[in-house]
Amino acid sequence: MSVTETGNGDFKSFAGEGQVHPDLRNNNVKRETSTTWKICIYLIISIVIFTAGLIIGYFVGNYLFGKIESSDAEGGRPNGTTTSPFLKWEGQSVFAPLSVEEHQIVKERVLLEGLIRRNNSIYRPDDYLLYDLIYDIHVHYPNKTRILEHLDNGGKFPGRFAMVYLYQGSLQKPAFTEYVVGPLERDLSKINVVLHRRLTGPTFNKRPKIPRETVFISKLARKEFKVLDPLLKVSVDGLVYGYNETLDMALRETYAILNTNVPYKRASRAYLTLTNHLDTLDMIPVTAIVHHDTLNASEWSMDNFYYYGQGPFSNASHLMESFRKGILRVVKFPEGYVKEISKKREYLQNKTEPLRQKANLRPSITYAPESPRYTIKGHIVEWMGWSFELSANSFRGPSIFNVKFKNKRILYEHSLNELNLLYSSSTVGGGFSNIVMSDIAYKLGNRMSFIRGVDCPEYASIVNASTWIRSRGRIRPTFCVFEVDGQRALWRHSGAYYSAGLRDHFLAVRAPANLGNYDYTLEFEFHMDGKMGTYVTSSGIVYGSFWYEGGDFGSNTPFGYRVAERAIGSVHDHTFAFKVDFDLIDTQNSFEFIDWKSGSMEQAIRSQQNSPKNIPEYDFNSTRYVEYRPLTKEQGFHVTTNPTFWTIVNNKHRNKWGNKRGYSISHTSQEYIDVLPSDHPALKALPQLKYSCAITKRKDEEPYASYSNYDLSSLNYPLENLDTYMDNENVEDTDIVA
Ligand SMILES: *[C@@H]1O[C@H](CO)[C@@H](O)[C@H](O)[C@H]1NC(C)=O
Ligand SMILES: *[C@@H]1O[C@H](CO)[C@@H](O)[C@H](O)[C@H]1NC(C)=O
Ligand SMILES: *[C@@H]1O[C@H](CO)[C@@H](O)[C@H](O)[C@H]1NC(C)=O
Ligand SMILES: *[C@@H]1O[C@H](CO)[C@@H](O)[C@H](O)[C@H]1NC(C)=O
Ligand SMILES: *[C@@H]1O[C@H](CO)[C@@H](O)[C@H](O)[C@H]1NC(C)=O
Ligand SMILES: *[C@@H]1O[C@H](CO)[C@@H](O)[C@H](O)[C@H]1NC(C)=O
Ligand SMILES: *[C@@H]1O[C@H](CO)[C@@H](O)[C@H](O)[C@H]1NC(C)=O
Ligand SMILES: *[C@@H]1O[C@H](CO)[C@@H](O)[C@H](O)[C@H]1NC(C)=O
Ligand SMILES: *[C@@H]1O[C@H](CO)[C@@H](O)[C@H](O)[C@H]1NC(C)=O
Ligand SMILES: [Cu+2]
Repeated sequence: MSVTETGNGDFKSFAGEGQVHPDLRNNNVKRETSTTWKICIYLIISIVIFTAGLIIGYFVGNYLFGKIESSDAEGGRPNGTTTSPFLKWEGQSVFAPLSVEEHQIVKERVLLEGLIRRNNSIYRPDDYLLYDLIYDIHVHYPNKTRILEHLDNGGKFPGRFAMVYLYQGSLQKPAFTEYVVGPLERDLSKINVVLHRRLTGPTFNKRPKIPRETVFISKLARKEFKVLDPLLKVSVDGLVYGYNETLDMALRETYAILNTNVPYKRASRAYLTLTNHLDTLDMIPVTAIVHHDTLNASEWSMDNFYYYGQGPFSNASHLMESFRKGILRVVKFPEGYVKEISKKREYLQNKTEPLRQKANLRPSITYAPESPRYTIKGHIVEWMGWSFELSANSFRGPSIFNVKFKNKRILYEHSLNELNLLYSSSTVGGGFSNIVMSDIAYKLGNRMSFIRGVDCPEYASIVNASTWIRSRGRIRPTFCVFEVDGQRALWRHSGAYYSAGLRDHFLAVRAPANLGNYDYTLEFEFHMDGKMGTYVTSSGIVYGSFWYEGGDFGSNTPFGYRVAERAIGSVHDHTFAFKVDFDLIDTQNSFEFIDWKSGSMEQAIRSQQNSPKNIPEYDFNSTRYVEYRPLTKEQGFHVTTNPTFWTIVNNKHRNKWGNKRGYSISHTSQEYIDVLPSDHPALKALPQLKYSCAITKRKDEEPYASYSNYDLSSLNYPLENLDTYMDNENVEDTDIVA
């Protein structure tokens, strides 16, 4: 199926079958090198897991004071002999992303089962949404019990499984369905196909947009906006709807999902932008709403037209009538405006500017003096006692599984689960109507892309994953793996009797992605002392909102600063939610708060369970102490201003000093407790936004925090999510997820 370049497409480039707008593709590299992200207002929530010496002493102690085996072979130059880290591996893995061949098997199985119609050309173009499509396929993980039985006790290989998403528009009762397909090792006809979810009837409107729908929305919007040409010509410096070759600028529609609280509504807000490639700063305050509930595009309609805040007009002709009668207040860009800004939207180094002093010299670099110290078998990475397996989900992006340190499991799963954006502004662009977005719905996992020499050092190893793009599995470089010189000492002592230390080298796994104007880089770090870090970076080009010259606000509006001729960088955030399935040593884990307190000696001593009967006199009756507070029931909570440590412990496994072994979860980024009121419209569909962390009992049937890929159009009527998972179950000595 071909996708035509009708218009500017969706907010954040196209959703759908992983298609790339032609303009986007041509300009990927130069756009990505820009660093306009300083004008974004961020809330980045990153989780960093680190060992708390307080609790465990095991990982830290054993490693540092035991044998320090890695001498720092530094100062060497590369001598030209490097061994590839990739080892041949014939083994099978339950976690690895699907291979290209496996994608093909799933497709054939789905066809064999007759779940989708092969021949779409029997439908006339105006009925075209009545066709069928494999929307997506990604790896599916079977029952955890069986996987652990296989990994730990030599149990039978549980098999390779896939989750397949079908758009079934040709059915009498159209549906969007999820099927679990597998085990894929079997003969085609013996592979099970099990229905997992069916969105049909009113819930069918929760489905993601398929590429055709996007094309039809554009077609309708173009037809309507074209009616406005005489008005646009006087307003937008002589431009009319479409591409202007002389200026290499286009005036096109773009649109964003219309979040509503109406059950199962399906509509988008369309608006005009000035663009030469992928500019997200030059919004034109001409907007309308597109209703696309049905599968017959000729029934769709557009209404609620606004021109510079004037409206609503029920249709484009109605707006034009008002213009012709001279009732409309017409706003005009100054002459030459478009030409002037077109030159400024190239976010590249200005070669005519003088270089800074010595900028012609090569900068410092890092390199691996010898062969890599890590190995990669399939998707399993091993380094300095660490081992884990890389995977990816086409919607939700990168993840790691089965993370072990010195042969003890720490995490079963660590996955990016959600990436939500809340924009606020009173004008069109990012934020008009306070839009709630999700980059999961744009299939983050299919957007992985590297810029060589920028994202990772040259010596990094690239690990591929294949994803479902335009009806087949395709290989995508997804992760880069490399060892880093952490520069500082991980531990040191230079005393009277001996001096020793260990430099902090760590293994980095980085996964950069590009979604339209935004770029995200996710990184997992594995340190020599058993500490793990997870970092995310957002960059790219801000999605602006229109700024009214001479309007009510100056450069500082309630919704953000002015950042361009006619744009503000509107208040918004990118909130990352991770699922962290801890299996510290085994699956029986508990969550414990450790509160840092101050009080009298008596309070300190009485705070513990087995406190002595008699408390002696203390000269100094003021002290600080810690209180251990086990979490008993499923709960979500916030970072607080009082120091509280969050620990995941295994009550049964103690270190040699009798302490529960465990990890502490620590947020290192500046983290705000969001100001969203508890009745904010986004919170029903995206309950993870309410918490800095939530602990639930792990269940196979609760794989993701929420389903923003389905729930954004009717926020009040979500599918199951964190809210429904938190049903007051006990979380002590059981399998828990953070
Ligand atoms: C390069 O270093 C490796 C590892 O130390 C060593 O085995 C090899 O002999 C060296 N090769 C050369 C050409 O010096
Ligand atoms: C698909 O249907 C059209 C119209 O009925 C027919 O002309 C065409 O041959 C069919 N294609 C295949 C591959 O069956
Ligand atoms: C997972 O498999 C185990 C053992 O085969 C079984 O007892 C359990 O009910 C299964 N759980 C689910 C959610 O299917
Ligand atoms: C392109 O823009 C210029 C300058 O605004 C205008 O004069 C010209 O008419 C436009 N060309 C077309 C084909 O619209
Ligand atoms: C689609 O809608 C148009 C306009 O209402 C109508 O003429 C046409 O018959 C519809 N097509 C189908 C297949 O219902
Ligand atoms: C546009 O809206 C006006 C006012 O509501 C209405 O009278 C007119 O029929 C509409 N025109 C079209 C083409 O729908
Ligand atoms: C590039 O720098 C020169 C010298 O400072 C300046 O005159 C020119 O306007 C700049 N070009 C752009 C596109 O900003
Ligand atoms: C990853 O994919 C690229 C491009 O298809 C290929 O050249 C490379 O060998 C692959 N890497 C591995 C480790 O298979
Ligand atoms: C210490 O302070 C507490 C609380 O103020 C008080 O109850 C207690 O008697 C004091 N103890 C001593 C030994 O002074
Ligand atoms: Cu941003």
